[in-house]
Amino acid sequence: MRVVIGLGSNLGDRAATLRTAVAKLRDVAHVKKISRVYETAPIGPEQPDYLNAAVLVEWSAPIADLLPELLRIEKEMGRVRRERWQARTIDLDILWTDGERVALPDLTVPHARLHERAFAVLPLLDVAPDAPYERNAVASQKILATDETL
Ligand code: A4P
Ligand code: MG
Repeated sequence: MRVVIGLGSNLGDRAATLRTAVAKLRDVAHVKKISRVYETAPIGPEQPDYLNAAVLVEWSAPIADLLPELLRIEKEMGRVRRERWQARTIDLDILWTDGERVALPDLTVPHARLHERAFAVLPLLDVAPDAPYERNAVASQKILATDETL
């Protein structure tokens, strides 16, 4: 099945962080597409601007098996900067799959807040244009900048 993973970083060298995360994702899954990179204003509490992107992977095991891999990568990458930065440098979310919906205590797919967030919907549609989401629905949210792929 196709699975789209959202990446977000708002501390340190954000682009380098996203590239490292993609490299680590390649070790656990077959990465087929990488979205453009979007610089986005933070949604939620006051914090630095984000770089957001998404990757499409081919995944054949149960999707629940992917979550611990993402948490491990987050932990590996967070540890490096923990003494220096308070927040995590990388957030990896399972955004969407063309497989079955998931509603487990620790995993909801599609991601619960995906449809209302430009920083998730726009990269998702780059790598899965057929996913049932619309750019127009999030068009009011300002994207600060868009760059080519990582
Ligand atoms: N979890 C449940 N469903 C999923 C899923 N589909 N993918 C659980 C990944 N995890 C999922 O996540 C907490 C727990 O959610 C996981 O352990 C897993 O069991 P987390 O990543 O540790 O916590 P978080 O990211 O701080 O919380 P949350 O609720 O995921 O935050 P959001 O909603 O991801 O928001 N603004 C901009 N512009 N760009 C951003 O990327 N990100 C956030 C974080 C806020 N504002 C932002 C951005
Ligand atoms: Mg998250």
